[in-house]
Amino acid sequence: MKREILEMLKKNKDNFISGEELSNRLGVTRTAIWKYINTLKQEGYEIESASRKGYKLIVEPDILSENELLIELEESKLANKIYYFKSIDSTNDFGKKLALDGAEEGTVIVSDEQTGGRGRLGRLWTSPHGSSISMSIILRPIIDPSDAAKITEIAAASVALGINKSTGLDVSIKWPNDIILNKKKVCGILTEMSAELNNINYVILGIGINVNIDEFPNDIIDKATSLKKEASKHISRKDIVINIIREFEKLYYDFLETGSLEKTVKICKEKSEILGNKIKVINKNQEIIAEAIDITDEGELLIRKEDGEIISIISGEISIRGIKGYI
Ligand code: BT5
Repeated sequence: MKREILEMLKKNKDNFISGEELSNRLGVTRTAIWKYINTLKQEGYEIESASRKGYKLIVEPDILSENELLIELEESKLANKIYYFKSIDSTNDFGKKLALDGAEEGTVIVSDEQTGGRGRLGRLWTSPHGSSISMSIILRPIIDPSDAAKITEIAAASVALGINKSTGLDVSIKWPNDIILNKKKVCGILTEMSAELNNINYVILGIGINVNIDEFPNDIIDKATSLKKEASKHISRKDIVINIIREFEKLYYDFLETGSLEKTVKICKEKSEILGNKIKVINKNQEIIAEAIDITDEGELLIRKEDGEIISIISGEISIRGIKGYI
């Protein structure tokens, strides 16, 4: 019911809608409407109430609540079910539990904070309260498990497009899973899967974005940034989540339907942070210095080693660094 009231207030934003109209349309008493309005106010919605005129939505808070996202993503194929937390250990871990219990493709888990956010290879991911986005999407693609890495690239392209749509900021992609703004990391992607030899049980696509973070811990201070720091203004987290899911949906279903990664690769190339640069490719304890020369139609990175040999690398556990530092 709260969602229906919120939806009607949103449709009439900046105009009054009477308690009577709300109660007639939704089939509940005016007292019930008044109670729901109060809970919305407690969540941070600024709603003006005036006798005879009714209620007017003035300001919407930047919260990632289930109701907010469901209303905005009503038309989407993904995000039919959303789990929202104020705090959680890791949205990817929760996603795994849900997936094991049979959660459907497109289920989204989003949290205002993570206390045990994870990067790849057990690294830590910092996701402070209210200023970051931590979200995971459960996917059940019918593709070969060896193609799962492509989902990271589809996500990277979608994040780049989604951030641009919401903020106008032009981020770049450090193949395969980092999103960069002014040479610093603003977002990381963690794709995890459970699969058998020939089929995928589920994929958990985790996306962490530094949105309004002002200060970073010492260990990442030199390589991390936030959208707010670079744009010098507060950014709406909700808009970013919505735009990323919309962009992801387009590229993901295009890939599933056509089997081709063409659209994603085009974006990843246009927005690449590393193509044409000398890079360090780190795989376990081995390091190769090479030039990043292209991304193949299959999403693999082509590099030219110092001895001239050209090889392709697939993402997985590989890390890319600049010659002198993070990029
Ligand atoms: C990643 O790993 O970049 C993947 C991050 C994925 C986080 C999301 S949030 C939602 C979902 N739930 C989870 O538990 N995780 C996912 P990797 O490429 O391994 O980079 C990790 C490294 O990035 C760390 O070792 C730090 O050096 C650095 N780092 C940690 N927190 C950061 C932050 N907030 N901003 C920039 N860099 C950070």
